[in-house]
Amino acid sequence: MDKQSTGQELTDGFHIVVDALKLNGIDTIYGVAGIPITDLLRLSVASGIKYYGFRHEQSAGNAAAIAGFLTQKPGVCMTVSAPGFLNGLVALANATTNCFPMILISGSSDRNIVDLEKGDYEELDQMNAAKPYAKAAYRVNRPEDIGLGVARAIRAACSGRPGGVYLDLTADVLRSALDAETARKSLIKVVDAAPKVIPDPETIARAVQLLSEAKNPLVLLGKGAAYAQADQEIRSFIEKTGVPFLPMSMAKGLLPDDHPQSAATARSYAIGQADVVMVVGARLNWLLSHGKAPLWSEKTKLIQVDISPTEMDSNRLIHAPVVGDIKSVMVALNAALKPGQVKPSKTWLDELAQRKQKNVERMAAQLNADPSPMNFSSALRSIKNAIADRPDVYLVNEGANTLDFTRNIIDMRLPRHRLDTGTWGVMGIGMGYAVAAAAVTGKPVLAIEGDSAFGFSGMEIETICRYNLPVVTVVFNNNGIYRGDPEGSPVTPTGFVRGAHYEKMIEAFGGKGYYATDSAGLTAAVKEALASGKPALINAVIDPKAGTESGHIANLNPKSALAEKK
Ligand code: ADP
Ligand code: TZD
Ligand code: MG
Repeated sequence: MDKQSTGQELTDGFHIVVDALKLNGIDTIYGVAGIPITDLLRLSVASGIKYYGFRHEQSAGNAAAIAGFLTQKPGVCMTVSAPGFLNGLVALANATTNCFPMILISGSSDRNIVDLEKGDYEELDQMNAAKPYAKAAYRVNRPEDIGLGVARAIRAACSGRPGGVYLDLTADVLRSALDAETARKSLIKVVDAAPKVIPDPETIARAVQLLSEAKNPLVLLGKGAAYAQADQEIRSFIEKTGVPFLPMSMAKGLLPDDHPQSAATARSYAIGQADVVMVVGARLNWLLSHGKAPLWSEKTKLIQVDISPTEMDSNRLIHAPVVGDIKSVMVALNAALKPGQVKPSKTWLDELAQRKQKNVERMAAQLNADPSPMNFSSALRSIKNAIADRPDVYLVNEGANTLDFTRNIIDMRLPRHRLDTGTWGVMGIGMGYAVAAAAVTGKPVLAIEGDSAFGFSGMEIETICRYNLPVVTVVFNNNGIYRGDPEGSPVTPTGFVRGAHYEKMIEAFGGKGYYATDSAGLTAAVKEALASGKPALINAVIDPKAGTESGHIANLNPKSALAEKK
């Protein structure tokens, strides 16, 4: 604050941005400093906002996005103009795709230069560039509109289906002075940023009716259900009705994976044979085969619970759409249920139990083997043993084979503890998600990373060391994307330097490196590293012959029609 010669108290754009964020409970910013936001970041820190400075905006953006998923408050990422903004935009688009509330705030060049393309340092029409990738994009052109811009960004990010919002702050607005009283009056403290969406009772009755007629009912939980923080309501519904459930990957832990009603080890069978499936906070996108055969039966009737009305019928007919926020919907469903009204048949439960048992036995042989070098199963069994008494550990996971095997082998026992590549199957979320998970929760984080996946954000281990975060990264090292080309040269489209020593990277920044070549060594390293509460990186050597190209989604890799004809 400053006083002009007139005695009028003045403030500026920098201060108004910080005041607007603080007024709305934004207590953490993730970003990368530079023109024109360096002073904005300094002021934020001086004003008591926690700041995590990254090495690349994409990781800072990913951190903000997952903070949004974990807290239901928009995670805020700040970047410089043009290239910094574009680096952050990938994370913003990923947040929108995954329905995570996030705000990307970037400094930008002045309008009179950008709009006439006069050629500025880092010139770009950022707001319009952001629009196709964001739920909303706004630009603030006057300091007295900063409060409005922040309020609109928060509301757009959190309400309805959450998503990524871009907020453009021109350098001109940041530097501008405004009298302090006008500035104070311009601030908006958002009331009820994510209003409840109460479902129409008719839609609840329709859903209960369908469930009560079902012999083979199934509940499918998606990451929207995890986001909604309706943990008790969901669990109570599932346990009261006795309906088997299946979690999508980031819904794992909503009910513990070892819950007797989990059908996860008989997934295809459960989906294929169910007569009524209630989908809660999941889209019938590619991850669910678009609701189509051969995974799904045409005869299956569907209930879908989602906050977005246009999600209904996006891939097939939804017989009982329930539009509402998941918490309100689950409360209404629980209230509407009469005792014994929904009852899965004994045959259905017995069949599922048999399938589960068969599959578990089939997997056991693989899990109990101890090959040298390690394969994915044996390495993950080692990690599973190491964290058996640590349900509190947050798990970050990316890669191809590393993702597929980890999802299947590592059980989650608490909600929102598994953070992964999500809807896009995107590589590069690893270290950003890990930093934010540790920052937001204060709990230890275990990041299980393919060696390729790790490389996309690997420089952020410096960030992890700088803030001394309890993040243990395990790199599943099989020499490449998928597994490289084990027989040929490493210089191929999928190969990396063979036998790389990733553990040395973290030592450069004062973290602890481990090199694990067998299962006992891996278990010991994970245990010790987690117990230390300090940054560590474990290079786990995996047999390059163990993985498969493209992991479990090889069917999505296009093969030439010509090859098929031959
Ligand atoms: P998954 O990848 O786990 O299958 P998706 O990301 O495809 O999950 O789906 C999440 C769905 O949850 C989206 O359709 C989104 O609209 C919905 N959703 C998010 N938050 C809520 C909420 N609070 N209430 C209802 N639906 C929600
Ligand atoms: N770029 C981005 C941003 N996302 C992607 N998903 C890809 C490229 C393509 N891709 C995958 O789909 S998985 C993967 C890439 C590059 C890496 C797989 O190798 P990995 O895992 O070492 O991480 P495994 O365990 O060796 O299979
Ligand atoms: Mg690999």
